[in-house]
Amino acid sequence: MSSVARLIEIVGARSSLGGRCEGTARGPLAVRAAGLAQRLGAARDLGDITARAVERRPGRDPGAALCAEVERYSLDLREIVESVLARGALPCVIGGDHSLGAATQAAVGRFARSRGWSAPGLLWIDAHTDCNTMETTPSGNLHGMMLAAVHGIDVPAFRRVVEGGLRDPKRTVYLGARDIDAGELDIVKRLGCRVITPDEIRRKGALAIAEEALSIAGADDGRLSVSFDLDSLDPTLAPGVDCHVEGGLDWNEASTLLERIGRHEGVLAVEVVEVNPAADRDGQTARLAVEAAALLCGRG
Ligand SMILES: [Mn+2]
Repeated sequence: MSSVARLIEIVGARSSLGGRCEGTARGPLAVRAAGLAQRLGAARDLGDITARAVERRPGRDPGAALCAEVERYSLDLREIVESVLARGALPCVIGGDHSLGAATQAAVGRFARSRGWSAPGLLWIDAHTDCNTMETTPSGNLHGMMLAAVHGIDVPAFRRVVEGGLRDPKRTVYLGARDIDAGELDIVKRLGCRVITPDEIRRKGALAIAEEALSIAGADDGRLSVSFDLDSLDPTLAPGVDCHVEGGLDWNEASTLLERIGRHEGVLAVEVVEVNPAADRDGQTARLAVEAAALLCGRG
């Protein structure tokens, strides 16, 4: 089942509750305005899941009200993504802060389980590894904990969403990671995820890295999903994000990776996140998000 042949269904996730800046909640609006539907071709737009505004408590505990709202929109988003998968279409989820990844990736895991498939692999293109827990987090930001939960580590806000973990960390490959907290690094190593830095991508070449990542994430049956955080790119290229981390991918490296991944037949779901129009420069980051989504959906 080639991704090229499948209908693409767009879902916007308007949330900023997992991070520190409110602008990311308007990411889906900016990405649509930058021409997403036209670039994808015959895509169907399912509209948005919208998080309610909840006041964030200062410090390392985001508070019960915020966690409850994250759980609520995550369960709604998970249901929509699962319904897209059940129709045989390709979900293209546009964020929104990266906490929405719990829902997308749990939906893929649940769908695979319902078909009797093994847990699909995961390509995580991001400056971060998002594997903190409530115990290790320096910031209390849930967008930095969601993947620990997806990998089966308890994070209360995502407990009901990920059902004890729905993915196999040995089939998770990080691409572009360069800002990993100390406690988080211990977790990533213990889980056995493969971490590929921008330096390694430069050294080996983006195409060779794409092949390696696909072979790890696609082990067994080839099935996998992809999450693209715009902060994987260098902030000089993509300023419209929540967390700026220097030393990111250039567009030649990123587009080579994305195009090769988008040609892989086992891509089950695509997620493009962390667009923050408030920090963007003339819509540049939103346009890159459109192009990234198109490449990952096989529209290279
Ligand atoms: Mn990130």
